[in-house]
Amino acid sequence: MSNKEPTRSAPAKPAASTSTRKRNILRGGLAVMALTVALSYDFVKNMVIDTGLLLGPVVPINTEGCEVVRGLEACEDIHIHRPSGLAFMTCGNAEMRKIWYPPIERRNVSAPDQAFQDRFVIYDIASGTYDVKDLVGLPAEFDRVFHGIDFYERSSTELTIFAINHRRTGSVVEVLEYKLGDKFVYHKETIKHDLIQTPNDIVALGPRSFYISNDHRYLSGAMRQIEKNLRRPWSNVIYYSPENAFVAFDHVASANGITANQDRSLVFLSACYGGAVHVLKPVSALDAHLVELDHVKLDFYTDNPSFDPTTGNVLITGHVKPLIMVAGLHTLGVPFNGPSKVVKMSLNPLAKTSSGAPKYQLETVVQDDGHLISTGTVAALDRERGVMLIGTAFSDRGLVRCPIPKNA
Ligand SMILES: *[C@@H]1O[C@H](CO)[C@@H](O)[C@H](O)[C@H]1NC(C)=O
Ligand SMILES: CC(=O)N[C@H]1CO[C@H](CO)[C@@H](O)[C@@H]1O
Repeated sequence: MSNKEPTRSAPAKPAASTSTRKRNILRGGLAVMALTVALSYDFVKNMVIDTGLLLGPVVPINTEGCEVVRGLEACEDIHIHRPSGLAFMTCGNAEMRKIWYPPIERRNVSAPDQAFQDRFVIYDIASGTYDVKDLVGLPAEFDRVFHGIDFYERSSTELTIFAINHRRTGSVVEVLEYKLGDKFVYHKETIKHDLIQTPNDIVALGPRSFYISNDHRYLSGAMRQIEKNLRRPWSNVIYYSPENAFVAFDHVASANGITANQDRSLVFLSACYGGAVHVLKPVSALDAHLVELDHVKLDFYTDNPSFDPTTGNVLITGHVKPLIMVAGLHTLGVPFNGPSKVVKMSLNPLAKTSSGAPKYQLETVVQDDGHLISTGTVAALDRERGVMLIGTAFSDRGLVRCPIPKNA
């Protein structure tokens, strides 16, 4: 038996390898075909979501009683300190965003000065008034073009606030400190790091540590266009601490808003391209890499998620008709019109009992055609005072205050 083997295999060998090669070529061809079909199917599906092309007219939902807080523009991220009822946000100039705002590829360094003079705002929910805070220690000549913010509570009255700033010299994280009741906000430090190139949003973890999303791999140029137009999953989330910085989660299709529950055991990351939320958790207390628990598809261009500590639900705000919105981007003097909605993502009680039921339920809690809420990017709830605050990135109605919808 054993000595028969070589004689049998010897002549068989060339034949076998030709047919194997043919099979491999065939398999390879099929794989490429399958890949192309899969890619284009997903691609077209995502494209439809990203453009909002197939959606009919956007009817307002739950906007009764909403009012615009006058005097604030382009406030894209809001974080509420619930015990005090103070909302922390940064606001800019909606029109200037069309000239300098690297996240949307506006990079004209000779924009007028107002393009670089965003304001740090503390809004008192109870009284409905706000204060524009000076950032003591940040020289006036330094650019202020704010984006995502978050805070870490050093104590019940002392906050460390992280604010992403798209300076002309590169994007950085400004570290600010504020003590409740104080007149001033103090600038403590500017963090710049090679892994932080296109920062979008931030989750505070400690007095100097955070997760930060990069919304693209490429800041500009031809590769940026490829990344954007082909909706490539090339962006990531970085973990940063002064001792250590690394890619904590990778291969995201435009990582955008990021938020977490109170103890930071769950992290919610919205991926713009194709509309989805990644539910993530740190590997362990010692390893801050993030692993995916769930990937929830939505039917709109998701922006910034925000966590509701009372219910454990996540509110996701985003753009229903991004194409209409983007059209406004290139025309100076014409306000952006960005139909927007807020969707609640909650655990599905049926998921435990009936197999096949999706783990999360999605429900629209607010929607608007853009006349009231335009380019909505975040919704934050203050249940104690019954208020929902909606921030808008590119609108001169920067902050909209609404009663909390019944289904939120
Ligand atoms: C950049 O902005 C300045 C000031 O608004 C304007 O004069 C100039 O034409 C802009 N450049 C480009 C390339 O758009
Ligand atoms: C933190 C933050 O505001 N992220 C996103 C929110 O929405 C705007 C508008 O689309 C995006 O540009 C931001 O990247």
